Amino acid sequence: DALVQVRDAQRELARFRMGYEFGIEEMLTKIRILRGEFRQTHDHNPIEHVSSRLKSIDSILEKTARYGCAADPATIRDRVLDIAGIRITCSFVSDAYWVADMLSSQPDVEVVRRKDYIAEPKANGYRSLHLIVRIPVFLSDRTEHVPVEVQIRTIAMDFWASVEHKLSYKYRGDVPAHLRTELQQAATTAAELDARMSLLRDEVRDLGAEGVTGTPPGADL
Ligand code: 0O2
Repeated sequence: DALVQVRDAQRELARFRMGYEFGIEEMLTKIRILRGEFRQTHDHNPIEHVSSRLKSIDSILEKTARYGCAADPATIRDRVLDIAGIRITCSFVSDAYWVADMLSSQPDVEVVRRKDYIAEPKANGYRSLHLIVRIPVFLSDRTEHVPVEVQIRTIAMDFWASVEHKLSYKYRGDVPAHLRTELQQAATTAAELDARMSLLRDEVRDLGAEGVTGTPPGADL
């Protein structure tokens, strides 16, 4: 009867989301290993912060409606690629590319899409490196290849994106022109800060190369 159908549908949806939850776990483990290895072998940590989120059923359905596609599990799996999301914040731009390369080159990671908004920022000023990767999740009776969106950015890019997100939310996506200009200028300033920080990092490296003993200031930035 109807109640049984609803229960079955709920169970199917819960099972469907579970794959994404495990996809996030798999990716977080990969990131934790990279972080741990790097901490032991180098003098700085390329990964500052990692967060993850699983899209709610409501926002998944909102996306299928926006794409004009069906909302069954098979279509959702093919079309909505950011149900599982991971955000990695790095100190330096070069670290962001390093992390992306390290994750992309792992044999069980299939890169489905790569969008480099650092090399080509969006018109509003948004910068970040986006990967959609597909990774296997081994369950008792099957293997699911789960897409995970990985956003990799610097602290400056992250700061900008969080302010822009709040403004966008406040103005329901219709940010007034003077604030859009302000945001574009702030994005330029953030990019300049990233460039200046890269120079400082090179200085720290040079210090290390000259054989200065002890821990150089900022070495573990
Ligand atoms: P949330 O709440 O962060 O998940 P689409 O996913 O269909 O919108 P596309 O081309 O697949 O489009 O996605 P794209 O361009 O790779 O960007 C997807 C995500 O990047 C967004 O997810 C944001 O998290 C982030 N993003 C992209 N552009 C901007 C931007 O201009 N400002 C900010 N603050 N974040 C951005 P969602 O689903 O929109 O939101």
